[in-house]
Amino acid sequence: MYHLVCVNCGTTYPADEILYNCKKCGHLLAVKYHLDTITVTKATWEKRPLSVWRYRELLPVQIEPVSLAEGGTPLYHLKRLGEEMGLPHLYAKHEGMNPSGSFKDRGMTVGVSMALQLKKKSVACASTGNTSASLAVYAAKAGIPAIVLLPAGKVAVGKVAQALMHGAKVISIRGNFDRALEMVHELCLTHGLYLLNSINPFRLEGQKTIGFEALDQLGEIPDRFVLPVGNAGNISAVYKGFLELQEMGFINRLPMMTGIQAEGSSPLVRAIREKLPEVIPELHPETVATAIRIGAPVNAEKALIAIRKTGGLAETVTDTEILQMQRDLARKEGIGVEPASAASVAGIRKLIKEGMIDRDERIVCVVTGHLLKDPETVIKQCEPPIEINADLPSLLYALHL
Ligand code: AN7
Repeated sequence: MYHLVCVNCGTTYPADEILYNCKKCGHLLAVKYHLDTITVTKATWEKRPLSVWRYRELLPVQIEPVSLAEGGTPLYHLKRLGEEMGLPHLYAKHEGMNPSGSFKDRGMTVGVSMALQLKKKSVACASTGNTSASLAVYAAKAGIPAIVLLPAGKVAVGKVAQALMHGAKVISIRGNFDRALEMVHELCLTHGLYLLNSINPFRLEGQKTIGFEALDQLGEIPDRFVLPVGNAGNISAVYKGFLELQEMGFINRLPMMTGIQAEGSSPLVRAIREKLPEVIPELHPETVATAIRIGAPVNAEKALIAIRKTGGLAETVTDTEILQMQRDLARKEGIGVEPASAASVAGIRKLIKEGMIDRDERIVCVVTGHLLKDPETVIKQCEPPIEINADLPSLLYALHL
């Protein structure tokens, strides 16, 4: 059915070997299917509900999955914002509409199912927040313990609340996300927990379904696919999925994969701009979009290929541009997203101003997480409610009526 393959040296490993890196060269692994043996048709997929599991022939899970009805998220036409930018075909795929409020659920339904399939008894991750919330949810559904490591003081309150309420063991480290990931990786290797960060190749399999769904919803191949980038797992996953569809003859070209990072945390953009062979980690990443406050993107190797091979782009946006777009999506489109998610659309606003993209393009921006994930950043940007005495004259006065 499938095996694991090193993206650098091509060494292959059996599907049931628990590995996060190539044993020979240490590089990333990917799941490789024997696509010539997969006979599914588009018509079969279209008969099933829009969800991660519609595409199960291209997923590694062979047991009953641990599922909470993930995927099937709306694809919205950004009519008003698109008009303002002069882009008639601008869309947002709202991944905040997943069970735990972010796209991570697509990865975790597959990843936690694989933990069970591989007979692992406990799971762990490091996280800027959403991964931990999602892992806690899916571990709860699976009935297995989860340990999550967070950078102390740098995770939005909604995400911490989820991880705690769903019963994960939550550890805050006095260090950043990149350090937390090193620590949890070591913990998993030495203590047998199953690691569910995006270096886990199975988790990314679930996330590639964002691209599949967008294709099905749009009814055609988008010209450009835009994602906020932190660890660069999601952009790599979506690209891999499109490649598979192309190899199966379902599509005949690939969208231009476009990654957007926060200015204070943008090592991947720098590597693309300066045509570097690999990403140079940023030691002190900083941004209001804490979800993507990541200096050493672990999937950079895959993402550089995704962007370069599709003629895509990489761009930075400032915190001000991110927050402005968060407000615009909320007030002009009715779409509530967390700051990191607004980065994709903010990036398009910047690229169109710079003349880097064509106005006729069909553009799908992935907005990755829900507004309520980070209520504190929302409250800080908005006028507080007007408190009045409980009588009608006070109400009329407050409303200037
Ligand atoms: C809302 O939760 O890395 O480029 O530990 O939460 O695949 O890392 C979150 C990442 C974008 C970036 N948008 O995705 C974590 C974590 C939101 C996110 C990203 C994240 P990748």
